[in-house]
Amino acid sequence: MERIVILSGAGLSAESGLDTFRDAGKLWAQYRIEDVATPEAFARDPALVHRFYNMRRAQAASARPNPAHRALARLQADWPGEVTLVTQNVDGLLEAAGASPIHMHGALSRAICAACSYRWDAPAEMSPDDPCPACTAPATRPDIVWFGEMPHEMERILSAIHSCDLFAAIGTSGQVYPAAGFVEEARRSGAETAELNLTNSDMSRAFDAHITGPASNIVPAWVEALLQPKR
Ligand code: BV8
Repeated sequence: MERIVILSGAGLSAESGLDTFRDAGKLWAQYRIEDVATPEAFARDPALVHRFYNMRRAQAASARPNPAHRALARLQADWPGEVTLVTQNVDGLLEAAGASPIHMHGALSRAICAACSYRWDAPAEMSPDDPCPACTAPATRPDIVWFGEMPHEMERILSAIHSCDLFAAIGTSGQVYPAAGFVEEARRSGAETAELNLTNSDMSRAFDAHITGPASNIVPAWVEALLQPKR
């Protein structure tokens, strides 16, 4: 088994204290997607959207990687083949653990200019009046992929999925596309598939194997088993 692709979601960072989206009482119970996570929301009320991401950026800045993040960094470092870590998460906890993920939905740590597409490291607090460091237009926004926008690095992600031997999804509800469709792409390409989650998800029936429990327990054990020399 040479090439592994791992898709992670908010459940990977839940035990680091960052809210998931769809668990009871979490983010989408407190905010409407239409108010804070679409281009139309940003056009309508950029200050509200910046406040939402300023709050999430502050929470992410005070969070620490948990054993699941560290286990994925270990797998990426010690696995003899290729490990592609695709995350839907916008926190920097995988990097903080020493991993190199693909942030398909963007990153709280980055900002982009809606006028000239210049990208830079986001300040702790952003506001609609911030001038772009490159073109000075007051058109700065979080470098986040909102609903209706194309996720980042899709070609690179699909190419890795189409050639992988093992596809695993960790801590994601399988409700957001195109990420939720990746497991079918992996199955069609002949990969083994495994889901690691606290509970079942909307895509559970598509997986060959299921490992249930909190990520900080099941991910280190799963990585340990993968790294065991085959007898
Ligand atoms: C697009 C922003 C088109 C950043 C996010 C079919 C095909 C294509 C698109 C669509 C389609 N149908 C509908 C669409 C549109 C839409 C979509 O999917 N809507 C859904 C709601 C139906 N998709 C899009 O708009 C995407 N763009 O399609 O563009 C296009 C084409 C051409 C040209 C231009 C455009 C863009 C989607 C990205 C949106 N941005 N985030 C932010 O604010 O964070 S999505 C958001 O949901 C987050 O990124 C999040 O990561 C993601 C997925 O959620 P999860 O990570 O799974 O989190 P959730 O809370 O749902 O679940 C948590 C899980 O963890 C649970 O399973 C739980 O059991 C588990 N868990 C909890 N605790 C633990 C745990 N597991 C283990 N241990 C624990 N301790």
